[in-house]
Amino acid sequence: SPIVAGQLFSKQTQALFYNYKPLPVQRMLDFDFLCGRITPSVAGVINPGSDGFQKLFFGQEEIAIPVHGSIPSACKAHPKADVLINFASFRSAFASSMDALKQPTIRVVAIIAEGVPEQDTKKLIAYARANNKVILGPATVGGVQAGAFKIGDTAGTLENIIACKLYRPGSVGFVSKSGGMSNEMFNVCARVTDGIFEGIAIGGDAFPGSTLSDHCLRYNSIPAVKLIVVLGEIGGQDEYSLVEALKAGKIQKPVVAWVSGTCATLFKSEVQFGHAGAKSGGEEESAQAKNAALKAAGAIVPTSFEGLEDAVRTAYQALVEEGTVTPAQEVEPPIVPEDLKNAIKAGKVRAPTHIVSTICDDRGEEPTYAGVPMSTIIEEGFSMGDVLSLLWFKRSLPKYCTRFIEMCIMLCADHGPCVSGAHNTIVTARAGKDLVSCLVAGLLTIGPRFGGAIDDAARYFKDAADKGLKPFEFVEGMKKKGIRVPGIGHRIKSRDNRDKRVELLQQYARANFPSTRYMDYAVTVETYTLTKAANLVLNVDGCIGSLFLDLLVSCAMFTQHEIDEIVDIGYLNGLFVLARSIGFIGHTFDQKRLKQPLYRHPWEDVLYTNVESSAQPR
Ligand code: Q5B
Repeated sequence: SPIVAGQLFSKQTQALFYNYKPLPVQRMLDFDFLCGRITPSVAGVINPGSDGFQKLFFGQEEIAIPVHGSIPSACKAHPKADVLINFASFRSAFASSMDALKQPTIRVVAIIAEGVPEQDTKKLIAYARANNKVILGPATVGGVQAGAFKIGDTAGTLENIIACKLYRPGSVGFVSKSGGMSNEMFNVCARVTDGIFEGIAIGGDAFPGSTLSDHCLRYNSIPAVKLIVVLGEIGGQDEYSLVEALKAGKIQKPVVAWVSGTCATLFKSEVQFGHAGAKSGGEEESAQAKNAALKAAGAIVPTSFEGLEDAVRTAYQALVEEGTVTPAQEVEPPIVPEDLKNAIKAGKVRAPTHIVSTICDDRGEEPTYAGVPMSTIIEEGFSMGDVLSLLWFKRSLPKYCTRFIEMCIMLCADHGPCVSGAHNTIVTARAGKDLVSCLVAGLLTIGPRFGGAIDDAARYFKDAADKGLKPFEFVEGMKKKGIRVPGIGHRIKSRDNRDKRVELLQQYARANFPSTRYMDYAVTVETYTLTKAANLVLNVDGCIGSLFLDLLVSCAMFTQHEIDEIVDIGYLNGLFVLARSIGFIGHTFDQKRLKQPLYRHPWEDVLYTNVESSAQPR
């Protein structure tokens, strides 16, 4: 046999997992925890082309499993991992399996893929035999050594693993072609014996990497295995090597065997069952012929599959009675914590949410903005202002309001390269930074002096107008407090150089708003401040702030509480932030297009004062 006689795995066995699949890896780690393993059975994951780590659970603890970009690098990093579980597709299973077999540290390769070309499998088998390595599969779920090590999805869910007592070793060595039938037989063995010591599915292909008899011979040499159970199937000659081994006296332990597919004779033509190798060929390959040969060679063979459970029971009890088997001690397996997601789905636990969101729902067929589906937004020709009012104010505002919002955005989109924000964006772009850095460098200048005075303007104008303060009372009151009136004053705009943006917004509001009470109040304040200095005009921030108050109040779609909340929270600076982002992005592209070099401010433009050294370069 190419398989070194003895156990394939132990409680210390570690594997490398090729082609990351979170579920089977987590199932392996859950099995480890159930068995009381100290180290996780998955040493590393191989995800071709990428590296890093994957977070998984080992019991209740989260662990980081290393991810490697290639099989050689993974083997180098984990020299003690001697099993490779290959979850590659049938297209790449050959190359990756051969790569794995060629690694000196790898001893066992489990190939999960179905449909690997037979030519390729034969090459893998030849290489493995010549180099004393073991292949499980292709087309296999893998195998399990109870209480020690499990490959991928073998034995299915945790519930099934517990029901089959696979968390601790029993006395039965089991081998089958089919992974699905292995689960069934793990159950049978748990019911009528002390359970499985090891169970292997060799896979359903015509040319399995290791054979039924390879594993039976191995079980014969493992002291803990007292009874061998074999489930073959119609097609192929594999069972005959077991017949030969039995006849030659190479297997002394009792073997209970059944070859499924006896029903094939009921069909008139050749039948292909689920597996690639499970088809009735010549008479010799029939289930009947193979069952008869196994029986003649000394195996215990029932008369039907239904009789298999009884045959296993009888054989096991005989071993117990003669003292060959001391039934395994029962142990209580630890409880593997359930995944929160699954527990919630099953209605077993409830968990508080961590985020509340009320404006956009992307869970259905299409996202909705404040309940309005995207298709409606497009089909009914919603404007940018309509979308903004849905997402910011959670309602559809009248057309004159959304038009006003759009005017604010258009008029504030840019104001040249010299304003604080654009300057910062330009300097950042010239330092070679990316778009987002350039944008936020500009945005971070928006505040009480530049562009971010809209909310404060609304707050102060509202408070003063609602209290009925005369403009001079308001302005002088602010002066006493040392506060500049937000929304008043500009660096370049003045009584004689009016801000066109302010004029346009005022004209629009006067023509379309039911009331412009707050803006009118702001204009009376401006009339007063202009008596102090020509540049103390109502600026664009003050104009938008006061007009937005008028919009909120006069459209009759907001309660007083909602208006106060909008002003308190500070929605209105958002208009300037949104608008000016357009300009800052434009300035970034402009600088990059112009290939402008690193900006350095000229010394001549800096007053160096209180500088200790007198030897300053000029
Ligand atoms: N004084 C905007 O000041 C500016 C006063 C005032 C009472 C005031 C200033 C100010 C409030 C904040 C505000 C938005 C810093 C402006 C914008 C967007 C932009 C920008 C662009 C764009 C300008 C001279 C004298 C002093 C001051 C007094 C000044 N402002 N008194 N209330 N509001 N405004 N910001 O020109 O007696 O000599 O000591 O803070 O609304 O950002 O285009 O550039 O689209 O990008 O530097 O339009 O007004 O005036 O500091 O030399 O003061 O006037 O107390 O009096 P200035 P200063 P005194 S729109």
